[in-house]
Amino acid sequence: MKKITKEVYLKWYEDMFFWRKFEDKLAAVYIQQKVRGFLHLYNGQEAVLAGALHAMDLDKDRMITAYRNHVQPIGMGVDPRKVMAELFGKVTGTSKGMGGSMHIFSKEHRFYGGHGIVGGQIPLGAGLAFADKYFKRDSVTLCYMGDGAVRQGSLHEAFNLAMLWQLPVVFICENNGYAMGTSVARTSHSTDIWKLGLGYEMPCSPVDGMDPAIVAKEMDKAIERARTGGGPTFLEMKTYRYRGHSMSDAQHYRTKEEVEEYKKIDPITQVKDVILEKGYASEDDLKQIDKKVKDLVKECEKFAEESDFPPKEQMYDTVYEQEDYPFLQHKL
Ligand SMILES: Cc1ncc(C[n+]2csc(CCOP(=O)(O)OP(=O)(O)O)c2C)c(N)n1
Ligand SMILES: [Mg+2]
Repeated sequence: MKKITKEVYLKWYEDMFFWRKFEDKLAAVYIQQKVRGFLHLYNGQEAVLAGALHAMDLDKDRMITAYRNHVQPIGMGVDPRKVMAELFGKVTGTSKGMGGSMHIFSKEHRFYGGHGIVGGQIPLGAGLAFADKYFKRDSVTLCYMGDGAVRQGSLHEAFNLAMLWQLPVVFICENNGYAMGTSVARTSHSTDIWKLGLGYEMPCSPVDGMDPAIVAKEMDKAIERARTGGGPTFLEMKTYRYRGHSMSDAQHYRTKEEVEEYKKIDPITQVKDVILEKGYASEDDLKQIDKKVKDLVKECEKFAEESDFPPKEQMYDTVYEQEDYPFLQHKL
């Protein structure tokens, strides 16, 4: 496994702080109605991504997730200004402003969305891994899902085939305790979600999803297994989201005290503590990083603000491949 050095800790701090501030900005501009539709934020869950990115080979591995999907593509190398522009519905966005919050996508960086149908991405992730095995490529697919998504039947179909065909995939459940306003305990006979792998003899385990170092170690084992022909793994990352399910969530299903408890084990604070304890950087050095991050967020917002909305004709561009398709005569 790649060593977890001082540089890695500093990168984790900067990346996670940037993702947090990027999404805080999204929440603010959403209230100003500059971002429309649904908006699901990742605040609190950042270590699950930071640790995984450390274990991945970003030149070949793939990722697919649900609709809580703004910062993953940034982690994989997509220009954050383009992600912000996509959320603003601008033509400079990752999907020319036609996807929006739930559908960030980048073929170039092997980030395959961005899916609004709960659990819909589970068989798609198995399919991406199937293609790699079929074409004898040594890429690994990371397929993320929520604790609500694991109750979809498609998980069982995908798990069975992934094991039968020994696909190079890591299934990751981000257990943040709730599916919208419904707690895991209200929908699950067994609240140990990782045990779902046992029925398929798939290697599986629970993981502390608030510490990127722990996530990186577990992800490294799973990715290595997948890359060397050992088949899939299922990891349940125990994590928490600080904000509501989406922006329109009154959060009556949990107490403020519960949220505050989780903030005590905040992934960014944990990483900051290690940095200061080990003397990797001083408070002043970290303040410099904070400033750099805030400037970049501002730059993303400016880029999105100043970009144009797509021209109306663009509506027809990605629907019909056939240029003389009759409907296109109505093109504006
Ligand atoms: C098939 C389907 N059923 C219901 C919904 C409505 N819905 C949207 S998000 C959600 C909760 C999913 O929770 P979870 O998988 O835990 O993900 P989280 O939001 O916590 O990241 C539901 C029920 C949907 N989008 N798709
Ligand atoms: Mg959930």
